[in-house]
Amino acid sequence: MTEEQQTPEQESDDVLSAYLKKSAGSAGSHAAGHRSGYVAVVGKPNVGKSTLINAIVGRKVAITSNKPQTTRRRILGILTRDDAQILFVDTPGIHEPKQALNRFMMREVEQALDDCDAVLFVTDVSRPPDEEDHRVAERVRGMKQPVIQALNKADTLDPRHVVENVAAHEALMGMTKDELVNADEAIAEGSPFEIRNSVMLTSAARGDNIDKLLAMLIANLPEGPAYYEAGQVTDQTDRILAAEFVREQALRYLEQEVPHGIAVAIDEWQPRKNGMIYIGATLYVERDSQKGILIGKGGDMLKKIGSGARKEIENELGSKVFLELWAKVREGWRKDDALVERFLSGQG
Ligand SMILES: Nc1nc2c(ncn2[C@@H]2O[C@H](COP(=O)(O)OP(=O)(O)OP(=O)(O)O)[C@@H](O)[C@H]2O)c(=O)[nH]1
Ligand SMILES: [Mg+2]
Repeated sequence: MTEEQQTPEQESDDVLSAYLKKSAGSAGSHAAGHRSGYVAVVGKPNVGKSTLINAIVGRKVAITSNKPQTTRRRILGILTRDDAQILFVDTPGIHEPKQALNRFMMREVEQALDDCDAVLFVTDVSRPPDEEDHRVAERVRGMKQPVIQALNKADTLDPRHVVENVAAHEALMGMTKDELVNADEAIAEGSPFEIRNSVMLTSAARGDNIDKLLAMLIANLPEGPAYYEAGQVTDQTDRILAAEFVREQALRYLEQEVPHGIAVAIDEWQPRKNGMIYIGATLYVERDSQKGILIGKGGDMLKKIGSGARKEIENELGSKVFLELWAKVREGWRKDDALVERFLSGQG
């Protein structure tokens, strides 16, 4: 055996000692006052949770659409700053689960709430709160973790409804005006923990008040190290992101039930010699009639979805992509627990 060669045991010893060194260097050792932790982002569907996380992280880590129930799984959006690392957990909008898919989605929300250090409860302040907002409020009200409320879509709030809508949304958490802390004053006075009970008007679309919202959230996180490298913005693989970008375009172009019954799986991912990446993906629908709609006249619809998704994927990967899409039927997959598990983990 030459000097370079090692037994498998020696190799695994090296791996172990490298790991121990690395974890000794990161866990526990952080600059005084550095904070980190998980923030579960919850709310009813379509209020702008994913848009808000994308705006904060500065990258598209979660797909968005004007249709409810866009997000299906927990997705991490990671913000790294000198003073803190916030791990935003995007979650599906809370709704009554009727099928296996919806039950899966609501379990994702519960897991995010179980494991978080703080909650960001998002509502759409441009409309009065409804039954669904009240249900979410009831779920988070009793939690021991701090709950910060974002009254989002403030850019579309009609000036004539500002007073009544803001008051109605503030009342969701059951606090009186006196119990609610004025976030602006608390930030100005440098009393960050006071802002545990607070609301903030935000616009994810315009980026309004994001800095204040972050100050409120960071103040409510425990001291701790950064868990992810500075450049990492999400926990999703490129394959999962690519599948999500395809689904986003399906949500954009298709109407009614059709886009909600679509699952996307990446079947092939091959870097080619010319630097281009070949990606083959299948869109599963629930019925034959939906397959026809998805493909469109002369394949027009599938082409439109493919062309939109290709641009997003190229943007993300920074290389040219050849994207080929297929349509297949998996009868009633949303009602089937095993298929839901498989499709939502990105497998076909
Ligand atoms: N005008 C305006 N539109 C917004 C704002 N935030 C989000 N939107 C829009 O609202 C729609 C829903 O946004 P999403 O981020 O997908 O909402 P979500 O809460 O993640 O929805 P689910 O994943 O279905 O629960 C999209 O069309 C967004 O462009 C905002 O601050 N202002
Ligand atoms: Mg979402």
